[in-house]
This record gives sequence, C-alpha cells and structure tokens, in this order.
Amino acid sequence: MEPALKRLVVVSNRLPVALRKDEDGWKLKQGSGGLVTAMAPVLKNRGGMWIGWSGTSDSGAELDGLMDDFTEEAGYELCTVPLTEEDVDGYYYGFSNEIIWPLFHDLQSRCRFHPRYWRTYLDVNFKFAEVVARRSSPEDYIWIQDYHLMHQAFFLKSMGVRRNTGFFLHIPFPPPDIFMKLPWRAKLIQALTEFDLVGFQTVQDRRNFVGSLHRLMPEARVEGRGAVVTINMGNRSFRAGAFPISIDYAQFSDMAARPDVVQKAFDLKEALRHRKIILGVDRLDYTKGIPERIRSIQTLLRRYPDLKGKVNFIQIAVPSREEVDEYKELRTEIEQLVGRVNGEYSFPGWVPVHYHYRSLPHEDLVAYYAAADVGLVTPLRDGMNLVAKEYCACNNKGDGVLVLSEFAGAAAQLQKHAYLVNPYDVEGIAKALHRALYWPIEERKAHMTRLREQIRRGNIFRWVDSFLRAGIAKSLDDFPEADT
Ligand code: GDG
Repeated sequence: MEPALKRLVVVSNRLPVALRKDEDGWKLKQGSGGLVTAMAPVLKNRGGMWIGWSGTSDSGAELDGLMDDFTEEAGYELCTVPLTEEDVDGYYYGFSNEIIWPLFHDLQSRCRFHPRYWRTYLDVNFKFAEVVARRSSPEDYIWIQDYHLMHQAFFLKSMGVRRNTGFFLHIPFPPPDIFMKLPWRAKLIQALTEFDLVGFQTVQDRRNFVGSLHRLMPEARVEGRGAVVTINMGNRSFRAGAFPISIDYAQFSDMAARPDVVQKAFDLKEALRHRKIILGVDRLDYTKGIPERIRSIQTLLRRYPDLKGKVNFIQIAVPSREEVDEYKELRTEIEQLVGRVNGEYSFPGWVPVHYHYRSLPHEDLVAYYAAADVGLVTPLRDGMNLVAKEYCACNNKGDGVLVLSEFAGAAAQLQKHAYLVNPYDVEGIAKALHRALYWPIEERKAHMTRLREQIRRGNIFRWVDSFLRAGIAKSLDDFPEADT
C-alpha cells in the first residue's frame, strides 16, 4: 500500500524570500509572487518545507536565526541549499539561463553550449538532491519547480532514496527539432522520466516533450488521453500532464477595487489627460518581444495619424539578470527605440511612449492595469504569461481589451476572447491595436467578462490543487481532469 501523504516539500532554485543586507545586518522579506501566495496555505496546513538557495553565498548564525523566525511566523520551514559563487555561475547563469532558457524559448542561436555549464548543473542538482534526501521522509510529496532542477528525481533514485516526486516546468517545452540541438538531450530527457509526474503549462508543451521522448527513448508508450497521460517505459511508468498556471484572481481584482488604488488609476489617467492607454508589463527579457512591440507602436502612429495625441503607450520593464551582457544590450536597444519613436512623434503636451525601467510597488502595478484600455502582451514565446491574466483580473470595469501573442501559453486558454497576434508581425499588431481602440464597448465588455470569468475559475489555488491531486492520486481514475 502507498503511504499516506503527510507533508509537502517544495523545491525551487530560490527560496520564497528576499534577503537584503544593510548597515544593521540582514533583513528577510517574504516573496510576493503568485507561486508563494498559492503554496503558502498548503505548506502551512500540512506543516511543509521549502528548499532552495537563499540568494547569497553568505551564511552564519544571523541568517539561520532569520530563517527560524520566518518558520515560526509562516508555519512552514525554510531550508537553504548552500551554493558557492562558482556553482551559481555555472548552474544558474550558465546552464539554466544561457542554455535552457533560450533553447526552450525556441531561440537556439542565443545558446552557449559550454560543457562546464552542464557539469556544474549536475553538481548543483546533486547538492540539492542531497538536501532533499536528508530533510524529507518517504511519506512526503516532493514538488520540484522549474528548469533549474530537472535532475532531482534522477539523483534521488541514484542515491537509493524513494520519494513521490512531481516536477513542474514553468517555461515552454520546445518542439523536438529544437530540443535535439541540446548536446545533453538524451541524459536530460531520461532524467525527466524519473519523476512520478511531469507537469507542463499547455497540452502543446506536453506533446513536444512526448515527441522528443519518442525520438530519444523509442520504448516510451503513451497511454490515455486528456490533460494527464501515463507514459509507460517498459519497466516503469510515470505521468505527464498539462497544468496551466494562474494567478490569485481575487487578490488582484479586490486590490483594483480598493479606493486608494482606484484613486491612483484615476490620477494616472488624469496625468495623461484621459487619453487611451496601451500597457506593456514585463521583466526586461529578450523573450518578451519588447523591441518588436515598440516598433508596432511606431507603425501604429505612422499608419493611423488619427491616433496622434490621443493615445499613450506605457511600457513597464522590470530589471532582470542585469549583470548579463545580452540583457544590458537589450536595455540599450529598447531605450534607443523609445527615444526614436518619441523623437519622431512628440509635440508639446504629448509624448507617445512612457517607459519605466524599474519594479513598481504592487498597488501601483494594479493601478496601471486598471487604468489601461488595452493590455498589450506580446512575448515571442512564453510558458504562460501571468501579466495577461493579471491585466484582466484588474479590469473591474470590464471594458478593456487583451491583445495577446499567439506564442504565449496563455493563448491556449484565452484565445477565444483575447485578440491574438503574431509578436513578430509589427503591422499586424498595429492593426489589432487600432481595431481594439475603436472596438464598440458592448463587444469589449462581452469578451472581457468571459476572460475574467475564465481566470477567476481557473485560479492559482485550482492549479496547486489539480497538480497535487494528480501527483498523489493512485490511478488516473482518481484524478478529475484539469481544465486546459
Ligand atoms: C515565468 C515564465 C510563467 C512585473 N512587473 C512588476 C511585477 N511584475 C510581475 C507580474 C507577474 C510577474 O512579474 C511576471 O510573470 P510572467 O508570467 O509574465 O513572466 P516570467 O517572470 O517570465 O515567469 C512565465 C511564469 O513563470 C509562471 O509559471 O507564466 O511564462 O516565463 O506576476 O505581476 N510585480 C511588481 N512590480 C512590477 O513592476 N510588484
């Protein structure tokens, strides 16, 4: 008989806290992302644990004390995996961000396939697995997050440690022709088959994974249909499924309705003289399609002179991986493009593009979402894209339009009621924007209402629940199908 699940152990590259050192010493703050919000209640109820890197190579009694205080307050334990600077360089900046990140986003020309990165990736995955083995017990459910830790089940098994393991990939899984470029493709795909459950954002990602699996491990047989399938490897089997991640809908929608946030949104509109607002919000990353988006705004103003002086495009770009050259170059490219469009079209009293290179406080971000007439979300490729869902959740008036890249995972779910565009097609985006800005209010409301309802139902709590159910269910009959 299988043991009953006692605790949930979440494993991710980073712990769900931010550490900062000032003149008085270390400070620790709980992270505020959707993942933390969704996991925290489950971890608390089950008395679980989160294992990850603290974000610093420093250690000592002061940091341990802060972690203990956190455990007491949050109701679940934090457990640090100590990493050296070399580890972080090869495993995080190297293998994860210079190989897997671009390759899995179909941008293989940006990959640097250094063998050293691969070796460090394995070493660090081994270090994580040692901590997981030591700090968990056989009844625990081990939920591993994302591409940094794809070898966890493999190493646990090689140590002879039996655990029920689930893995969720937050980024896309590429088509087989792209995956095959990876020099370590066979080892990596085999490592993924060692998990008991492998979760993807979309059915297409799962299909891509199965496609590569068939090429590299021809003995694999897929059984079943629907959101979760069983993959039989001859001597053992595992499950693979699509679990589209989401947001804490109520938290966003309620915040957008708060009087102080409504006031902030109004002040923003007032400052822009109640012109139409098109909004883009992204981490500054080359997968997000920001330069193409700015070019589409340039095309919009060139093609449709009626919009001059009547519309503003606001781009919020959150600094990310700033020490990496490619990200520095991207920042320069974006700033030059913004300068070019503003140089070409501004006149006294109107600057078309407003560009913020910083992270906004949560309330301010929600006010921007609430004020925007169009949410413009055009990644070249994206696992899901939470911004698309957050924009809709904050649009309490229900009259906004979501213009969404067909290559975002979110498009698989939201395609019926979002305006889908090809992020490389700047003229197509310009046309979509022009239409969106002139769309009759009844139609906008009809589509936005459906989008909001869909996101409200398929929220982050449902995501956690459906993944855990699939992970813990003994057979697929015990598992109600996820909404894809
Ligand atoms: C990865 C996958 C997948 C943005 N600006 C500010 C701010 N944000 C927050 C947003 C949103 C988050 O950052 C970005 O999430 P995305 O999903 O859009 O993108 P990634 O960071 O690339 O996430 C992605 C996701 O994992 C989850 O599985 O959807 O495909 O790439 O939540 O709100 N937050 C604050 N100020 C800002 O200025 N406070």
